[in-house]
Amino acid sequence: VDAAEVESLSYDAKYSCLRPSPLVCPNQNLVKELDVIRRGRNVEGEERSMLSYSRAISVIKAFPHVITEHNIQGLHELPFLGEKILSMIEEFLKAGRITEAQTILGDPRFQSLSAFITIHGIGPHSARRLYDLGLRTLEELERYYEVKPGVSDEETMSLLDAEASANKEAAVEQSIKIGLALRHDLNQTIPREEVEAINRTIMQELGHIQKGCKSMIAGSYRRGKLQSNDVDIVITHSDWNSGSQKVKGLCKKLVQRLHEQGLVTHVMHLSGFHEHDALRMHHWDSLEKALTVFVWRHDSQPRRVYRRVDLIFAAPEVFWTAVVGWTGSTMFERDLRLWAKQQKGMKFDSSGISRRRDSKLYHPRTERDVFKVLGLVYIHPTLRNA
Ligand code: TTP
Ligand code: MN
Ligand code: MN
Repeated sequence: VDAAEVESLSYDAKYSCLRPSPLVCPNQNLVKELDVIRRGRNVEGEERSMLSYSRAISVIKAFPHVITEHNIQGLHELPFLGEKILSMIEEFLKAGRITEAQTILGDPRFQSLSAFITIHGIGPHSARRLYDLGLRTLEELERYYEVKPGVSDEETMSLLDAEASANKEAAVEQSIKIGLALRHDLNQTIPREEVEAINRTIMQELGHIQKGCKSMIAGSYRRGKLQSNDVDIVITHSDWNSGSQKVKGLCKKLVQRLHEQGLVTHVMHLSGFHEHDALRMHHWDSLEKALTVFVWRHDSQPRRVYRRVDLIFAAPEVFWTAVVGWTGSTMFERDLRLWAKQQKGMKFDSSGISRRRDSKLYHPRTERDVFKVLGLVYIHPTLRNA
């Protein structure tokens, strides 16, 4: 490991991977109000503006004091807080709300687009296209896609085939149909104890295929959220030397087994099997992963419930990189990549860390090592809510 000099943590740092950001901050209501505007920009596809709001919100999340009229002047020193945002903060201090946020919330178009993008497979672009067709509610979307609520048992794994036939459009449409049919379950959040139980169940099934694997629950669960939208599980083999070979091909096998056991009904996306993809260097092959629909009966639930579960497989050498890459938050990840590139001449993503000038690869043995390699002070997962 190169002894890169270590930058110290502080809430006014430009990169969010240098700012400890708690799940709930002292200015949470302000964050909520600004987030409405960010979401407004998001559904309208105004990406630059959305990113400005994301960055400003992220800076406020890390600010350790309650903002008042007495300390608001100090905010001018913080990065990414321009005049416009500062005047919105002032308005919020005076009125407890921001006019633009209230206007967006009351806008029927915003309400429709926001509802549409809760469906897996529908992004802002598709949402606007559907809106332009005259569709306004999820019920209308159901009729448009000819979806009946709930999913029949024989309708399974269809996406695996769609993906295999490389028909991306058909695959996306199928995933939208599934998302719509199961939306009453999939749009519910998952409590921590059920997330843990799902991980245990999946690892038990994996044990029947390959001994010696281990997993780490990543995503919002790892950042400390009490309720998650899905379950993100990063899996590897415990043996540092032979693990890489043992993990290879495991993703597909596990999904197949889970399906046979009646625990996975659908696969929204399966990737990481393109080993002869000429565009990728050997190392940068993306990780094997499956975005699935898991179904089961958990003690805390009165009936069978469908849950989104993401399974990510990583060789031992890149396990901790993958864990950091899948723990988030999205802004934290974005700035990790930016920091590595701009400040360290390195490339970071969930599938690996390398040095740009000679493509030297790094194989961190712990999560702290990932931060050390990148010249960063370790930040606990619960303080990565940037
Ligand atoms: P998500 O599961 O989409 O988000 P989350 O777990 O932070 O929150 P939620 O409760 O809504 O599920 O993604 C998990 C993390 O993984 C995310 O913070 C960033 C990262 N990520 C990737 O690296 N690549 C991807 O393709 C996706 C979807 C996420
Ligand atoms: Mn998640
Ligand atoms: Mn996920």
